[in-house]
Amino acid sequence: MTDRLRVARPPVAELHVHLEGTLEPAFIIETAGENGIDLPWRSLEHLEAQYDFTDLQSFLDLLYVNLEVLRDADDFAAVTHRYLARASAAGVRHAEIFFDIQAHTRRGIPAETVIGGIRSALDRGLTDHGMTTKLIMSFWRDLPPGDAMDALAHVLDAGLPIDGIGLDSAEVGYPPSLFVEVYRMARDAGLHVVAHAGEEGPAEYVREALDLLHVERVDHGIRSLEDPDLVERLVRDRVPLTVCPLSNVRLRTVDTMADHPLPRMLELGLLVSVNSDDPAYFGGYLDANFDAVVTQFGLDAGAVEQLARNSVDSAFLDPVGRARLH
Ligand code: ES4
Ligand code: ZN
Repeated sequence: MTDRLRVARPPVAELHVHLEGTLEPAFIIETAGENGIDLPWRSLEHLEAQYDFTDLQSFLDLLYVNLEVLRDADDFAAVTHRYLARASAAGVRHAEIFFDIQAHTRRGIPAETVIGGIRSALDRGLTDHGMTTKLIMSFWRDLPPGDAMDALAHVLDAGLPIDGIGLDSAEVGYPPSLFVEVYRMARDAGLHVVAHAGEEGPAEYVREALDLLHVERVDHGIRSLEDPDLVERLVRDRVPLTVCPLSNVRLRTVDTMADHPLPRMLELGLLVSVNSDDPAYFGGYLDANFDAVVTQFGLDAGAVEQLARNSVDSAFLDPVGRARLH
């Protein structure tokens, strides 16, 4: 925990963080140099001047250029290792981490390299930081569903160690219904299933993710509030929503932090947790996200405890792993 936290925080799980979104600008420039990658940025300062986003797509455009510095298994291990160290310092005891498989395989990097590199660092995370982890392979929803099917089939055939699948990238115009078969294959293989929905897209996409993909958890889901019947269902079924406050402000999904629906979501009894999404892009790791909402809304220790407990309850932990954090 850092001194920026005004309220002491119990053990917390981070459930919504994209590995590619933890690439810090200095690491991007350094790794580009090492790997001989020609980025469009003349300098660290030039890169740092790119982080003013107008919407989700403007951020994704930058993210997808920068992630190209990752080439070999050691690069994937290095970025994972750095995230785990930083998250541990922020008080995270359990992390469920997304990676975007197609971002790498489309550049000719084998899934074996990506997953092998990440996994080696996750194993070290347990010994170095006592951090337990899950790895969630995410698909870009703006690519054809057949592409996601092929990627999943390969990972399953090769027996590569992932714990679940997710759905991300540009949301509007790419409803969950496109991915029914992919999710069926994943569930049949015993994988956990989550999806981004209701970030920029409508509440209807949250319904589709639940009804058609049978997701166990919804990433973001903030636009669910526009549909009272959906809210009632999410509360009744204790569907976890992984909310990312700094991300929502920086991508202008909400106007300002004062307008963020997190306090309302807590009041409604939704199972919400606080997460960092892409911490190197949106102004901070989990501690900064907690700090932002605690400061903005004057959350008391009870509310912070509730958010931390929600994160543990929302995690894909077995009873022993959960008990360790409660
Ligand atoms: C993402 Cl939709 C979305 N949000 C945040 N980070 C991402 N990385 C890839 N897709
Ligand atoms: Zn996300």
